[in-house]
Amino acid sequence: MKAPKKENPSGAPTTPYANTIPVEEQPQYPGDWRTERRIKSLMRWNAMAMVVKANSTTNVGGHISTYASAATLYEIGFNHFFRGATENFPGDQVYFQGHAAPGMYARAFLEGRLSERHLQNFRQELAEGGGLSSYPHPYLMPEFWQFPTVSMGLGPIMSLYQARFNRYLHARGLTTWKDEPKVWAFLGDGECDEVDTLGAITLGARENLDNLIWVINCNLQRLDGPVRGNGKIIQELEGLFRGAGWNVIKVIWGSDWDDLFLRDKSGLLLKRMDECVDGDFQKYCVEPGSYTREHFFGKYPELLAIVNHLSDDQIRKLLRGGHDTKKVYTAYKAAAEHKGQPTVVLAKTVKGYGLGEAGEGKNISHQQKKMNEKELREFRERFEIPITDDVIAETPFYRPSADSAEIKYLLERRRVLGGFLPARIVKPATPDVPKLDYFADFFKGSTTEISTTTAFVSAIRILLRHKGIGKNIVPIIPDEARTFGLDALFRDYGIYSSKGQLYDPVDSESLLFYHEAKDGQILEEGITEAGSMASFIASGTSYATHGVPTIPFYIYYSMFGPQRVGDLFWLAGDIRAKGFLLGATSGRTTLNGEGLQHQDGHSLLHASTIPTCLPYDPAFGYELAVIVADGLRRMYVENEDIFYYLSLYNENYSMPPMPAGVEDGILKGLYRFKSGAEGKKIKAHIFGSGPIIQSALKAQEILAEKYGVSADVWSATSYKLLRTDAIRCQRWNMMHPAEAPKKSYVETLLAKEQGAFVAVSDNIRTVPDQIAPWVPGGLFTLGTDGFGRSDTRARLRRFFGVDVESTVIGTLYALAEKNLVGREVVAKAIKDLGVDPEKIQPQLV
Ligand SMILES: Cc1ncc(C[n+]2csc(CCOP(=O)(O)OP(=O)(O)O)c2C)c(N)n1
Ligand SMILES: [Mg+2]
Repeated sequence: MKAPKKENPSGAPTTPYANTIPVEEQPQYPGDWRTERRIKSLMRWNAMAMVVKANSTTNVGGHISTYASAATLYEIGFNHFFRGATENFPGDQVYFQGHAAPGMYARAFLEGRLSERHLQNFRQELAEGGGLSSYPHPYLMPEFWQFPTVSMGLGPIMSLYQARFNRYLHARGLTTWKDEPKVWAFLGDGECDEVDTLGAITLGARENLDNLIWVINCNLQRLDGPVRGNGKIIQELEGLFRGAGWNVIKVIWGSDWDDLFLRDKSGLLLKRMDECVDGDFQKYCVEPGSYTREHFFGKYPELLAIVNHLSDDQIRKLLRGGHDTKKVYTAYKAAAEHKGQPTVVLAKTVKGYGLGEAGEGKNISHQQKKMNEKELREFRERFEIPITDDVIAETPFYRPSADSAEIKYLLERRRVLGGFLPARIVKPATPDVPKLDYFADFFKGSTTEISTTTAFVSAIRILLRHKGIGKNIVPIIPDEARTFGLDALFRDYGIYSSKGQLYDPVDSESLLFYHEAKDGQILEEGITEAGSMASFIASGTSYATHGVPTIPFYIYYSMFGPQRVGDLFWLAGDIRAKGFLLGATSGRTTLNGEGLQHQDGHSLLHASTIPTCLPYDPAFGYELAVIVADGLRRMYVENEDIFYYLSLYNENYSMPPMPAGVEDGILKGLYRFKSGAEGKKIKAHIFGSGPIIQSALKAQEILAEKYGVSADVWSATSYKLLRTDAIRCQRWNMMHPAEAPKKSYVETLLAKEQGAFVAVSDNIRTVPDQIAPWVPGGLFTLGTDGFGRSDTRARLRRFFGVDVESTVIGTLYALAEKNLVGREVVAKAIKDLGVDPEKIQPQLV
């Protein structure tokens, strides 16, 4: 690192505004750059044509300018660095910038992996024969894309944790590669304003992740305009990355400038570069060379002299480093060889490079998706695309013949580097997962009072001990192991640490000491739910990225799950992650003392919105065991690309033994747990979930004893699953009106039941209400809508109306609404049970 010379807004050290690697240290370029340039030009054309064509007849959108600025950054990677998957090598893991997707499709087209029809149907996935997804979405193109990136900031943080997870897998002996895969992540400079992008970068240095390379395409623009018009984004980023312990390589100026630097004996050229802000540099992009001569070089007479030999046009064409093949190669080579630190390449480019008048370097460039005929001709001429005038207006795709020098070169480079990228290859693997009987202990119940969290801790313990998949279990915790009672695992399984344990822990004398180890199994992430989710995703996709199925169990404070990092939960679906998410300390009233920002009554609803997520709200240990066992089977034997969300609570109660024949109901979402008293005329049904099933069970007794009501108590384990099944049937019925209608599970289950139906849970009412349309005669729901409060469980449950008394009153009210009991019975119960009818409603708006 050179001595710090200049301050930047971050206060961290920066080097002058020049290329980090001097021209003397530039290696010989190993490729045929002329052929590579022709190939790149074809990609530029096809990527542009794809977007322009799609938008000539539709309004599906797309981006031209991002790839236009990044083409060289990608092509150097494809031709010289990115290694594909081979027998004993999982392949480099490349996170492509989402908005550059047309460029990747254009390459796959030249490689012969995609057809003209595919390109024609860019962003028209429902067109006949299918189409290409807008951005990298493994859910939509499971054999092509590996990593979703387009929600800005997620690619960067995932790539960091992916690189660390690769090390973890290897340290634990779960992989056998000799050459370590590299993780490459391509980011926008605007994307760096996302907290997710930069918030975790110290991990890279701390873990010495020299298997990680970030390339930030510094075109100085985002969507609306400059990223830092009044400053310099490259300098700001350099300071931050250097401060965070990364190796920083700046690629600012192209080779044309090398000569100017030689001519400048005064040091004024560097001084002038340091003086200009990004807003100035953008102006030099769009104005003619005469403007740059006057305003940039012209500031100092000595500087003006060094460009005397250049025409205005030559000045205009002075390349930025990120468009210069040799400079980019130099940076990548140094990055790939660098030891001990991750590397960030800060490459300066022009947004919309090559679009000319149509948008090069302009503020509107990001939104550019159409080109008129004149602009198309200019583009064609600039990049020498053999397309004739008579067809140019149709923006035809162009692929040279298979025996052309370009295609041969391109295929040969990919052959040497091990195959095509991006590619998502899933090799079949069927780990030996335990069957249901492995969890037999859970079915006996326990008289000792325990919580579902404790039941989970027992479950993960026996899974870790399992001979078949014990080693594949990845427990992930964001600094809450002690809260959940998982700290006992520290000693037995160790916390993964690439450095082992360099100190004697303060509790070394105790049985459960804080144990870090190089082959530790637990990922103790510290207080980062985003980082923990990134680890969950890396582990949950290892079946695809490494051909090694690992099984993540990520346990966290449920309030800080989808509410806090919901975009990563959504991404887990897109990327086809598998595993178990455990939202512990769940329940607006069950977690009682922590108050408004901790008490969660809505994560189940968030989780319900993710198409591949199965949310469950188990009440008892045996339910949890049945769900986990079936999850293991579905995800790792049947190979379904789904994941599970389980609410866990910290209320202790005795766990009943499993009634016979309830497994199917547990998995489908509802089963009768305990029938109401015999011989009563009035019938009701109470659906309870989680610990609040206790309210239902006690209400059942009171209803029978005092009000002559026989109430069955049902355990509702998953309202979402009941709902999706009902919707599926309903839609089928709508589309097949002449055929015998299908009946959903919930309709079949409840078809013959009489009386009123009530649901009570520690969640907002919308959670049970998901099935209301299919409950005979409707569903009356009690729930915990509104902000939480700190108090005792009893008072909170009365406040929200989910305690025993409220459940009795609610059931009588639902019966009264059906004229099955008189209203005076409800009034009497309110009085008898001491509930204040004027108590405030927690939900005010
Ligand atoms: C989280 C998120 N917020 C907003 C957007 C919308 N968006 C897409 S591209 C873009 C600008 C990108 O700028 P930059 O990161 O500099 O990338 P460039 O195209 O310039 O390479 C924005 C705001 C998004 N995709 N994701
Ligand atoms: Mg940008």
